[in-house]
Amino acid sequence: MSGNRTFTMIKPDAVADGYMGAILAQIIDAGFKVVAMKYTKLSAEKAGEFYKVHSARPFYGELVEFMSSGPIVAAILEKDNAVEDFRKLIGATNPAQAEPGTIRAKFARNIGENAIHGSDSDENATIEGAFHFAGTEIYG
Ligand code: DAT
Ligand code: MG
Repeated sequence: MSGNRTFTMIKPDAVADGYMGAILAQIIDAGFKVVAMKYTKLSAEKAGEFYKVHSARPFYGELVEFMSSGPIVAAILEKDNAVEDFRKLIGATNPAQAEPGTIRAKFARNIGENAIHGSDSDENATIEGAFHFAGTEIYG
């Protein structure tokens, strides 16, 4: 059975571009409940650790620099079928290929600065949520 939690970050581009409120509204309107949330900034070290699965990719250095370039909103979200439904809501990695109306289609700058993160599996949702939040910061 699919899980009911996913993890997200509103990335530095979308925060800097003033889309934090619009993105949170779209997430909540789509039926996701916020069970944990913080406004924070990743160090380069933390960003590198979060994305270490991509450390061999040519864009890794750029990705780490970008993700530590400014504040983000990190959150754990709850909904039936959360991981899959949230990936649908955010759209394809490259906003040029994202379905119209998706968060990336509306708010992302480009494939590297693409407005929002969404976990790709239940297992990673758990790992990523625990990376950012202590159990006492989650109000399920
Ligand atoms: P997603 O965020 O859709 O799960 P991913 O896990 O493949 O995509 O990659 C993580 C992030 O790395 C992605 O959100 C933006 C960046 N990225 C991915 N592919 C890229 C590329 N070809 N050029 C630049 N940045 C890229
Ligand atoms: Mg991914």
